Parts: sequence; structure tokens; C-alpha cells
Amino acid sequence: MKNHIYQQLITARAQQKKSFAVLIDPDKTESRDLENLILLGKKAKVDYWFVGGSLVVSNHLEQLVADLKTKSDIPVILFPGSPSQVTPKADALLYLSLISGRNPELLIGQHVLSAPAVKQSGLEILSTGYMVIDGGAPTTVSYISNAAPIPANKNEIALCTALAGEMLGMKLIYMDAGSGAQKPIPAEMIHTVASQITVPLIVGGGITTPDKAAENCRAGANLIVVGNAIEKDPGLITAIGAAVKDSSSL
Ligand code: 1GP
Repeated sequence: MKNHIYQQLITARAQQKKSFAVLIDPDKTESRDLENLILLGKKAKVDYWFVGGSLVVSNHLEQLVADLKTKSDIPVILFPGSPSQVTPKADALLYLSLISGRNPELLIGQHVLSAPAVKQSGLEILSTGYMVIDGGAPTTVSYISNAAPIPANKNEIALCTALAGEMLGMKLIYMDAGSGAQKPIPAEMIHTVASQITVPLIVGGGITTPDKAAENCRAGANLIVVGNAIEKDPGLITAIGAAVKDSSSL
């Protein structure tokens, strides 16, 4: 089984290098915007493209992944809201189990149904303990998942959830306030979790400024994900990318 990207993440964590992923929602990206995004992403040394969304209505996910693969050499990691968002054209798949929720379908049910197709895809599988943190207002992920997010001030719940995920064998923990969250995850919660787990920590949701990205890195995030803010202002890739890289080895 491939584990190239996981090795990269582990090495970066060991060397205290911070990574930056740009989330591209297939529903919100036209091909002319994509050219510009790719250009900016290459210049900013973006580490990964994440592709997916809680709800993808269009059917051009595959084409989007194919375009990213031909026009850039930045690895493409699928961040699927459902099994229909799996394509072998990508490099890896965040195999998400919603461990902050109590919806059995998103903990294991969908995985059972899609396991043969996922295995056949040949993608690098990154088992991920996915934790949704309250971002101040309902987001698509909190609504679609039909599962309560972890309250933003309950650091101990976040910690115990992440520890349980790690001990169950998950290779990554992803703390997400949800796309377009009003409030990103508090640095204190990130620090509480990051200081106790030993697997790479992904943090996203509602990050709109380079300062917030840097603060999250200092708090212990290993990989920062930004989607919405870059959709609105693609130029932010440069500043956020620099802030993340500058936070390495701090
Ligand atoms: C959402 O973590 C990602 O799942 C990114 O969130 O779109 O708010 O940056 P934003």
C-alpha cells in the first residue's frame, strides 16, 4: 500500500515544518479561476490541494482533479463529503471517520459500503479522525452530518476525542470548524490537542488571515487548510502560504 504522502506528513511533523493545503470546492471553481489558483499555488509553494466538499452538486470533480494533476505537481488529496467524491485520478484520500459525532453512518456505515471501491482505487488511504468543532453557526458539514459539533470551549472533549481516534489507529486528526465558519478553532483548543497526540494534526475552517494561520501553527497544527477565504481572494494564497512557512521550527 502506498504511503508517500503520509511519510511526508510524518517527516514534516518531526522537523517542525508546517504545511499548507488549499481546499478547492468543485462547485465553486471555474476553469479560468483554476489556472490562476494553480499559478498562485505554485509560487506560494502550497503543499497540497484538497478537493471536495460536504455537498458537491456539480459533476466535474474528476475533471478538476485531472486538471490539477496535469497543470501542477502539487499532490491532490481528496477530502470527500461522500463516497461519490472518490476518484483514482487523485494521489490520496482522507478516509474520514466523524469521531466527534455519533452518527454511525459517518463513523463506519459509509465506509463499509464503499470499501471495495476505495480499495480498488489504488489511492493512498489516510485514515483520519475527523472532528467538527463548533464554529459559531451551523455550517454545511454540521447540518449534513446530523451530528453535534464539539463546543469550542470544551478543550477536554476535543482532547479525549483525538486521543481515542489516535489509539483506534487513525493516522491523522483533522479538527475542522467547517467551511466558512464564523469563528475558527481557538488556538487554546489546538494546543491542548496537539500537545498530547503523536500523529499529524490538520486544522481548518474559518481561517481568513495569515495571522490566524500562523497562530494555529504555533499552537501545534501541522497542516493548515484554507478554502473559502481563498475562493473570495485568491491573492491570499501568497500571504497565508508565507505565514505558514515562516511558522516552521518556531
Ligand atoms: C473546511 O477546513 C476546511 O472543511 C476549510 O474551511 O473554507 O472556512 O477555509 P474554510
